[in-house]
Amino acid sequence: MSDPVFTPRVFSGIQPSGGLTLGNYLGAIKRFVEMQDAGTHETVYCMVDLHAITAKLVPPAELVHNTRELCAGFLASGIDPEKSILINQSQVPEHAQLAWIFNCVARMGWMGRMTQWKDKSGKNAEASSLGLFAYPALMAADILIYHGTHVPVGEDQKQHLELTRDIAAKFNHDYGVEFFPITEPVIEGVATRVMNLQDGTKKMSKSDPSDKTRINMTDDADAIAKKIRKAKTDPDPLPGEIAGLDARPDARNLVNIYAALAEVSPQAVLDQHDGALFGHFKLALADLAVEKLAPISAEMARLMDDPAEIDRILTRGAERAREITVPILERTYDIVGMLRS
Ligand code: AQP
Repeated sequence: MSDPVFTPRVFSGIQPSGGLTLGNYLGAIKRFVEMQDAGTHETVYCMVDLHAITAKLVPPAELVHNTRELCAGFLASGIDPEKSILINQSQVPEHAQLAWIFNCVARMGWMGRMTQWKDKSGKNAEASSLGLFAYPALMAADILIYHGTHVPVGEDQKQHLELTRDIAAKFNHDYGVEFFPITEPVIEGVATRVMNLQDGTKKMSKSDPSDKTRINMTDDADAIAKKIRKAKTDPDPLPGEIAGLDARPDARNLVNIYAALAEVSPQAVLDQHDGALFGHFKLALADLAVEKLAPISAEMARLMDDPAEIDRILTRGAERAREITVPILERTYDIVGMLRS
């Protein structure tokens, strides 16, 4: 049997679990825009609000605000709702419907090995929600309900992508079909893991209790400059070679952030700043970050003044998405043996 041919289609999502960070921007959204503009794939981008309530239930108005703000972040960064399908997960019900099937395909042992589950449930797994445990099966459904062939993500999501491939392969094997593609992760660039500004060994995260650890996409120029000035570093000057950043995670992080914002290699940053002290380098980095991020945060603020327009874009996105997801769910139900009216 020849391999089925799948339309090259990119899917990726971000949780509306709080303000967008520079990590989300450099590790995800900036690359989403590049893939959209390359025109080699259809692109589907998603606010995954169903995922955003897995860690804890949040006040409803806050979730609505975060979802709209995330949508504003996508748009302000260059996602074009005409070129890409831009959606909010819960407005396309086939995601959750396919997730149920995948809950029955995935094995408890697979899910229990997920490091994000272990990290987020911590020592209190008994008190964690079932949704947090099942999170990767819903993520697999998010991707496969579009027959997504490529998923741009940060390094932290690699294991979930492997699980997505395992779920697709088991479904195909158990039902003797070649229905779901074996999705390829796309983990590229210098910013696949932007680190915490106060601890270069930890990921920059929107839910970290300390605001000093991250740059938010809504931070103003003063806040960005202050956070970079106060970022943890060491007393040594910048080296001339990448190897000189070994065992210097905080220094490496600032160099990588500079490189990603300037769209040059980390070595090019070192060539330019060889021997500089961090006092000077941080000033240059703050200027660059403000130059790149200020137009995005200004556009986000403008978009947030018109929430009805954001809602209209998401409603239209859901309609376009369902032209893809409804037939794929129907075919899945046929394969599994569920009666349809
Ligand atoms: N620090 C990061 N560096 C590079 N990429 C990152 N991503 C997140 N943080 C970094 C990428 O952003 C996408 C969306 O992530 P998410 O919001 O769905 O969940 P997350 O990875 O758990 O992000 P956060 O900020 O840490 O959220 P919370 O604090 O709510 O858990 C993914 O592609 C991710 O790789």
